[in-house]
Amino acid sequence: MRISALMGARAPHWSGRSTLACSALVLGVVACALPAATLGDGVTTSDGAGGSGATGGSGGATGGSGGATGGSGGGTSSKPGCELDCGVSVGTAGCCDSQLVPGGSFQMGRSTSGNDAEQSADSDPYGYGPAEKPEHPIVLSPFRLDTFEVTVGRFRDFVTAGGGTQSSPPEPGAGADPSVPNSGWNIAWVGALVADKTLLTQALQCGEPGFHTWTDDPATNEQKPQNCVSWTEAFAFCAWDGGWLPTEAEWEFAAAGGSENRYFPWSSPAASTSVDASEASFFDGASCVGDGASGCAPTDVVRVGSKLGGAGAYGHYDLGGNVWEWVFDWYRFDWYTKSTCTADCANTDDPDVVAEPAPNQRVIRGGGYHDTAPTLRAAHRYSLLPSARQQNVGFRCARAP
Ligand SMILES: [Ca+2]
Ligand SMILES: [Ca+2]
Repeated sequence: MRISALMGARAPHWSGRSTLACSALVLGVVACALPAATLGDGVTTSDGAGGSGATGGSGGATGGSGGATGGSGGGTSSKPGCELDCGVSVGTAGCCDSQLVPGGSFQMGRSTSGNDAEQSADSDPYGYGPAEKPEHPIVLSPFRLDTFEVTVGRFRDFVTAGGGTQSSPPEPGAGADPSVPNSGWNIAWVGALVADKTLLTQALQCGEPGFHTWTDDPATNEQKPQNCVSWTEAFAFCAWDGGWLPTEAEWEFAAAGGSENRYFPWSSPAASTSVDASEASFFDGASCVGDGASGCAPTDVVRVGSKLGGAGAYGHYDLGGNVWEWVFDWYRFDWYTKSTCTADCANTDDPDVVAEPAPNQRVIRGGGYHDTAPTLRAAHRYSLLPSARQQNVGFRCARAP
């Protein structure tokens, strides 16, 4: 098993794996059982702005939506999900905002003695810590990355439009990263989508009741991250939204602050290993700290942008914690050794089909509300089957600068 149940005594710092107890991980749909939840009196994570109804679908599944690429002013899209306020500055931070990531050269992966060094990761029994090495220089083109994790409110527009289903898949080639050849929608992936909207809304309610954020009608979770999405649905959403699922390199550049080579997205100075509940929703070894109460409860999946201290170098929130984020690449534990790419890199077609621990999986980044601090590091890599649905996994999109 690659994910172990813990919630008990673990090493104080490098605790290994995700803290969800999941079954059937290698078979696709994942059932994750959380320990008895302690419903605390935690932070209210929504102001109840339940959206303005779901009638304003924005057209076909392949149509770009605009609105989200225009900078950080917010409110530039007419979509109901974009009109909601997210994050720190109500009225100025739209849920569809994105931030420019300037590109340039950075050191991808984990160093042995630099700002992002973490020696204890080498002892990760699952091999994911060693998979972060060696650190190697990559040059990236500029791009924009969503300020926040994609919210339920945003995803609702997509579902209403019929997206994310075999009935309305992306067009071949859609959702490509313009800097990365062969990164668009492959028609072979259509079968990985569910058949129709009804099945999709059922699938979005995965796992332990209460922890999935989707509700069939707009309610109190509209500004929480959409969880329980598959990689394929995340890709399809970003294509529909006029962007793309960020590559592993793009995500890490944003999280590391480019050449700052940050340990955590909020680390300042860059080598700081400090993390607390003001910066991220994560598991501190005893509790999920997102809601400020002991135990792990649905309130630990917090409204996006509510961890004010957790802003990254370019103004992104929740890159570390809350929910893991799907990225584009196939996962190989030895990719940093194998790849000869030096610019706008992505593993587009080379799943690790033979070696343990993770065949045929896609990369996820950043850790979640139920995961330990080391998983929140900028350089940390993990993976799941593209069909997997987990309550601690969501995504955000990249788009043109
Ligand atoms: Ca690095
Ligand atoms: Ca996150």
